[in-house]
Amino acid sequence: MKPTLTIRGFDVFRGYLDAAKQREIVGNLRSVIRTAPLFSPETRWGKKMSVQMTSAGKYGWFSDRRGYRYEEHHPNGGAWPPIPEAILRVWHEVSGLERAPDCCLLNLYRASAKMGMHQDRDEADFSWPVVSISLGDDGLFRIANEERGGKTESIWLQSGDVVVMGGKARLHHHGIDRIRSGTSTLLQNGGRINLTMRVVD
Ligand code: MD6
Ligand code: FE
Repeated sequence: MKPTLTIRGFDVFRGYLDAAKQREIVGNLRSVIRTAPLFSPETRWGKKMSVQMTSAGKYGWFSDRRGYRYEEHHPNGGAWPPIPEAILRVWHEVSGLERAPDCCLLNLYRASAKMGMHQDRDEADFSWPVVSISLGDDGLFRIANEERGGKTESIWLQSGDVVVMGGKARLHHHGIDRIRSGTSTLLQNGGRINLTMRVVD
């Protein structure tokens, strides 16, 4: 399968999920959130992140003043729920990999939430890609370089879009500058969900 476009090595599959698939996945996510409620992690610098998060899979991503890491348990002490089949299918289809991801991180952006420029580098082996699914309102995704600073390029990610960050792009900085409220009716309370699947070990 060919991506719709590639920017800075990020493969973008526009409208990969149709409306019915998106609704199915949102339904699955409701059960994930019931088992593993959303929380707002603190950054390393003690500032509350504007996104709410939770995870599914063997590991969940977590952050507090002790730093960024993967944990085998939700902050409430329970195991993370399994990654729903419909989400795993997207990973296998777009990555072509047999191996399943260890973590599906769910980020929820309400109207004014954003995500600062970062690298995804808490995983053991960067030869595995990260696959992302966008659901709900449009989000302005900014892509930079592996080094800090320099020129950036931005793209509006829409509900149903899938992005693969692998190969030379695996350590590029990226972030979400803002979301465009009210551009989708998929989520009952509005906002945007981004799912990222990773191999952790
Ligand atoms: C977001 N995405 O779209 C944030 N990371 O809300 C990410 O941080 C991301 O889209 C790794 C690979 C793809 C991504
Ligand atoms: Fe990321």
